[in-house]
Amino acid sequence: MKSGFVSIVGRPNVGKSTLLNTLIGHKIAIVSEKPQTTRTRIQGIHTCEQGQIIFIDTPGIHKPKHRLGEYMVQVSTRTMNEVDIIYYMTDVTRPFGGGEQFILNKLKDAGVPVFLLVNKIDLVTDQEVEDFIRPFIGYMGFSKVIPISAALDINLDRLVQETFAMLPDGPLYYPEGDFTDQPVSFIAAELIREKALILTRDEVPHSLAVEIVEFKQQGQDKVYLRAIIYTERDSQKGIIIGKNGQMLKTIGEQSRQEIERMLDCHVYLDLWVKVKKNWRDSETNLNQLGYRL
Ligand SMILES: Nc1nc2c(ncn2[C@@H]2O[C@H](COP(=O)(O)OP(=O)(O)OP(=O)(O)O)[C@@H](O)[C@H]2O)c(=O)[nH]1
Ligand SMILES: [Mg+2]
Repeated sequence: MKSGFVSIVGRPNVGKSTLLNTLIGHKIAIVSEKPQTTRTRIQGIHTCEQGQIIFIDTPGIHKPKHRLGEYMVQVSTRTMNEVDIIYYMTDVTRPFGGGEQFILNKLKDAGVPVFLLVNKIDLVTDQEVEDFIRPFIGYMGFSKVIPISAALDINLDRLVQETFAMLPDGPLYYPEGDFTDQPVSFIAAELIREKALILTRDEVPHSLAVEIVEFKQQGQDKVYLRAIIYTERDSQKGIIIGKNGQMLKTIGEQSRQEIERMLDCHVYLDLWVKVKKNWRDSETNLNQLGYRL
């Protein structure tokens, strides 16, 4: 048996959470076209006859503008020191630049194998992939360079094989049937946040947080969920509620359907919106919302 931990790191929006979901075969991390979607570490567990890999999705590394951003970058850099292999993920639509160098400087002395994953190859030609890779491998050496498409599941079998090849012998850290250790209430909150952030724009998506305040089983096949969407300002609260409450209704319907799929039962979703002034810069608020190391 081989086993170990693998961290997926990189700039925002390169497809880290998409990769986690495709590797695990379940949606455990939310995904959007907006950068800085993921805010915490999210573990997915892959078990097969060869052993077990625990993949850790992390927030995109960026220049923080507030405490939440600082927390996110800390989460990512910290996981680099806790794993057996690091996947450094890039995407072909974002050429090599200062942001990449900043991360690579941290990875240079990581002390564990670093794979360069080149994502979104479905969007370009083979020649473009080759040209894209050149400055990265010129900057530092990688244990493996693997072009992939996380969304279309291209080269991911190879990725898993190459990963097992470098992992040490070890036990199963989690029971065989488990695919994540994230509580369902956390995933439910994230799904609500995903719908809200996909449906809004400008600064609104980044100012949202979701808290599940009640999660109650009602009989065999029904769950009652009460959740609060927090915004930083009254104007943002207005946007989330929308004209005649239409926006909130849409967020509620879309997220309820996904939560029902996940829990495989009926869900009654009681959704509220509240303002927590500038919560992204308040240590107390961040702690209360679960953004703590
Ligand atoms: N064309 C294409 N798009 C992809 C692929 N993988 C991810 N995407 C898209 O890229 C965007 C970002 O994906 P995410 O998985 O949220 O990226 P992330 O790296 O987790 O982003 P953060 O959480 O913000 O750091 C989404 O719109 C995805 O649908 C891919 O292989 N091909
Ligand atoms: Mg993500």
